[in-house]
Amino acid sequence: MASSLFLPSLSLRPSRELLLLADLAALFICPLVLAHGAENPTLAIKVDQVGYPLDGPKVAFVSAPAQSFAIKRSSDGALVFHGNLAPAQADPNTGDQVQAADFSGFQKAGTYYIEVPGVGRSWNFAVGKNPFEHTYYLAMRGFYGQRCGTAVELGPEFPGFSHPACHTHGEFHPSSGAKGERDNIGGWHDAGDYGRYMVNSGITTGTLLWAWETYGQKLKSIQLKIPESGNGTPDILNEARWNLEWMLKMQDDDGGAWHKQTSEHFSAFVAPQDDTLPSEVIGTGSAPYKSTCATADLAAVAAIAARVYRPFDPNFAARALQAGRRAWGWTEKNPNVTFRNPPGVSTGEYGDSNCSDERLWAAAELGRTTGEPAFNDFFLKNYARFLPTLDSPPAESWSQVAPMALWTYALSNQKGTDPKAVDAIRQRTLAAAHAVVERTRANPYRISMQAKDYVWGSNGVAAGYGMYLLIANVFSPDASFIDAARDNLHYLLGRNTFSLSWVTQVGENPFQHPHHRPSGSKQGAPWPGLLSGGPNAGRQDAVLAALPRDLPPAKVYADQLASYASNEICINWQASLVFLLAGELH
Ligand code: G3I
Ligand code: 9MR
Ligand code: ZN
Repeated sequence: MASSLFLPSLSLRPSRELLLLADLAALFICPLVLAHGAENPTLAIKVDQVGYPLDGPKVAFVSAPAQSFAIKRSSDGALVFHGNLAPAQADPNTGDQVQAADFSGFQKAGTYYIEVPGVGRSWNFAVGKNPFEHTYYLAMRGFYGQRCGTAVELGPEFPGFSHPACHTHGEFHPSSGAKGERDNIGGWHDAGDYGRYMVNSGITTGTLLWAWETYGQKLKSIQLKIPESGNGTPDILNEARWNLEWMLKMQDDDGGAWHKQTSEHFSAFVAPQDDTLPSEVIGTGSAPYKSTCATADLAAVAAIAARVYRPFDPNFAARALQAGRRAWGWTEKNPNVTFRNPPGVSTGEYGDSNCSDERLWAAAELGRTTGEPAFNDFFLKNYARFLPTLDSPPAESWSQVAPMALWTYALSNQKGTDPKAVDAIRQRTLAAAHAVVERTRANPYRISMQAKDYVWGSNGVAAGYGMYLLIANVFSPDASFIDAARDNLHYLLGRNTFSLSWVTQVGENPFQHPHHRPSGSKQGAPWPGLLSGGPNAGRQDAVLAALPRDLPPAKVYADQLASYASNEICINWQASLVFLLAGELH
C-alpha cells in the first residue's frame, strides 16, 4: 500500500514562507516547473488542477496501464510520497480503463505533481488548508464580468478584461403587450449570448442567495473587488443584487413578469458594447403577456431577498417582499401561462410547459420569509406529488425547481411548518444522498454522473449533484456527503477524461474556447472563472454532430467556440459551481 517517503532534502527546507513563494513561482512560471518535471504533462494523468484539502481524501486517476506513482514537489522535483496504483476499472461512460492513485496519506501543504513511470507527469496542483478559495473568488467575479448595462473592469489582475456600458436602452417588443422605451437596463448576460432570461435568472440568483444563507459565515469576508466592495454588505449579496434589480424591473404593474429581454435573434460574435441590436422586453404575444414560470421565479427569489437583505438594507428587503407578494398574486390568477418564442424571435426560449414547481417554490420561499398561513396551506396542499423529484438527484434545473421548494420548506423555522412534511423531505433527501455517495464511490472516476446526465449543461449536473449532497449535509452532517460533493468538484477542475479544467483560467490546463461573445470577440485568453457547459450526448450543434458516432457520452465535448451545446458558459451552472465551492471552503 501507499507509503510516505520523506527525503532528507525535505527536512532541509529553508522556511515555510520561502517554500510557499517557490511554490507560487512554480505555479505561474512554467519553465521552472518543466525543468523539474522533465517532460510535458500527460493527459493520461488526471488531477484536480486546483488542489486537495490537507486532511481529506486525495485521489488522482491514470488512464494508461501502469503500476506505481510518485508525488513530487514542484519547486525541486523532490519525491515526497509514492504508492501503487489501484487495479484498472473500465468506465463505460468514457471508454477509459481507469486506475486510482490514492495519496490521502500525504498531508503536507505545497505544490506538487504526480509522476507515473512509463506514463509521464501530471499538471501541478496544490495541497493546502483551503485550496478552493481563489476559485470561489474567480467564479463569483465571473458574475461581475457578465454584468450588463454598466462598464465592467476586472482590474490589474486581468488587464484588458473590461468593457464599456452595454445594452443601455431597452424597449418593449410587440409580444409584450406594451409599447415604447423601457428603463430596464442591468442584470447579467445569461451566457455566451447577451440575452437576459427571467427563468434562468431565477434559479441562478436563488442558488447564490442560498449559498449565502447556507455558508454566509465562510463567505461574508471574501471581497470580490467589485464596485460595491466595502459598502458594508457582503460582496456575494452585492453581486446578486445587481441581477435582482433587473429582475424587479421585469415586473409589470399588474404583478406579472415578462419572460425575457433579448434581441430578436442572437447577435454576431461581437463585444457587448458593439451589440447594437435593440434589447427588447419579450412577452407571450397575447394577454396576459407575462409568463407564470417567470413570475413565480421572481416571487421566490424576491422572497429570499426579503429575508437575506433585511440586516443590510431593510428598505430593499421590503421592496423585494412587496414585489414578491404582487408576483405571487399574479400567479394565483394565472397559474400556468407558458412561454414559447413569439413569431420572429429566435433567442433562447427557456420554455417550460409546467409552472407548478415554480409556484410551489414561490409559496415555500414566501412562507419561509413571512410565516403567513396562506403560503403554508398552498404548500401543504401541493407538495406531496413533488416528493419523487428528490429521489433521483440532482433533479433541480432551470425547469425543475421543486427540490428548492421542498428544501426551503424543510429548512424554514416558521410556526405553522408541518413536521410530517419536513420529515418526508429530509428522509427522502438523505436516502437519495446516501445512494449517490455509494454510486460515486463505485464510479471509476469517482463522480456521481450517470450516462443519462451528459446533457446540455452537464457540468451543471455534476455541480448539482454536489449541491444536492451539501443540502443533505445540512439536514444531517456526514463527511461522506462533503467528500462526494468534492469529488464532483474535482471532476470539474480537471480530474476527468480530458484532464481539462472546465473553469477558464483556473488550473494549468483550462479549456480555452468558450462559446462566449466577450471572450470570442477578443484576442488571447478567455474571461476568467467561467464554467463550460460540458459533455453533451444530445449533440445539438454542428461541432458535436460531426464527432464520431460511437463516442461514449462523457466524451461528447469539444473545446471549440462554435460548440454552444457543449462549451457555452451560463449563469445557472456557474451558480451551482459557486454553491459547491462555497460548501467546500474552510
Ligand atoms: O424536453 C426534453 C425532456 O422531455 C427530456 O427529458 C430531456 C432529456 O435531456 O430533454 C428535454 O429537452 C431539453 C431541454 O433543454 C430541457 O432540459 C432539450 O433537449 C435541450 O436542447 C434543451 O437545452 C437547453 C438549450 O438552451 C436549448 O434550448 C438548455 O437546457 C439550456 O441551458 C440552454 O440555454 C441557453 C439559452 O437558451 C440561451 N442562452 C444560453 C443558454 C445556455 O446554452
Ligand atoms: O450563441 C447562441 C447561444 O447562446 C445559444 O445557447 C445557442 C442555442 O440557442 O445558439 C447560439 O447561437 C447560434 C444560433 O443558435 C445558430 N447560429 C449560430 C449561433 C452562434 O453564433
Ligand atoms: Zn449587456
